[in-house]
Amino acid sequence: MKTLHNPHHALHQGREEMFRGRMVPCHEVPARLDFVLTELQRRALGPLETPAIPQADLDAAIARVHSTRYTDFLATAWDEWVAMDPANAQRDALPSVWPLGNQHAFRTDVLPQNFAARLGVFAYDSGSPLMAGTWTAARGGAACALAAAREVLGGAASAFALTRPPGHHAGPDFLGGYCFLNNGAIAAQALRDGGKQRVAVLDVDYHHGNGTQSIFYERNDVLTISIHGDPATEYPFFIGHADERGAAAGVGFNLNLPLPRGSDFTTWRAALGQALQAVADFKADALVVPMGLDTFEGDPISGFTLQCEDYFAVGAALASAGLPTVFTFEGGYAVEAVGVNAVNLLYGFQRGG
Ligand code: OKP
Ligand code: ZN
Repeated sequence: MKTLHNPHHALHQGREEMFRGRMVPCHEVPARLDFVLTELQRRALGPLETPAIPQADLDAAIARVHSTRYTDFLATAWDEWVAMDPANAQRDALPSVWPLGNQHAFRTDVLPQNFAARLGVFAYDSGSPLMAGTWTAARGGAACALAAAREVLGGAASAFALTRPPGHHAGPDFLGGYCFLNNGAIAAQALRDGGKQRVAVLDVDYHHGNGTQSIFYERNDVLTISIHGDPATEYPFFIGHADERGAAAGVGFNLNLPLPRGSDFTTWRAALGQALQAVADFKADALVVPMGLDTFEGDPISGFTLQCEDYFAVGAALASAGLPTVFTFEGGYAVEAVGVNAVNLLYGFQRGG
């Protein structure tokens, strides 16, 4: 399996995130990707490439899933943050004021000139710092996702987009959960645009893939599935329940499989079986797997108990779908284990179900 690697990822390097009234060191650090890269090379999964995607192609692919209002904001966000106050150059940008939802009468149709307020329009949490290199890094990750989709469209059985920052919490016009551009959604849409008729997205990250769900919620050509910690107790809290089944033409084309915090691999694997049945019923002709490894027992911010060896079985089960598959790299914050767990999953997939 080919890996598409983002050479710009370390330009995104947050210092601190807001957690329960104080600032704590970021969990989503560049070293995560370095551990995956080292393990990929050590175990020779396959060739490693940096994507060669023309900027215009990348812009077009991003625009297929994100609004230009949002990407225009992201493109200049850092400069505007620094323009607010030159001292901001030394701090990451985080929001501190939000419009809440429409029912509260706060307006988002008129964007405030004040940058901090605008950041609150586009960011739904205060745990996703934005800095000078965020836009470049996020675009580099999206290029990996697009290149991975092109690999598969070209006939490859699978490809791995080693994306950082992650993507599955980013929606059509919002960032959050350390995510800015939705790499998995960009890959899924590129597969559709490249001729795949029905694309399934099966999100195995510990956290609900809310951004991907939002992007495809009203569509019946992309089935979105997420197995995750129950939002009653787990981030992102306000979405990810089992009764969210899609809307308009998309009714029946979103499947959430929330599991209680503390769930073990036996429970998790049963949910995966359900997810794979849904993929088969949908008659998908391509699969995208936003691959979070934060289901691992040792993960510092998550609550399932998967073991390193379990990831081989996860990969093998995913392979049993028999579909051309794009993997994108998502969560996994037990930094020293994330490389082994990622490569175990990919190896399990490559060996087959
Ligand atoms: C991103 B991904 C700490 C609370 C949790 C958000 C978690 C985002 C997870 N500030 N912060 O799905 O792995
Ligand atoms: Zn996660």
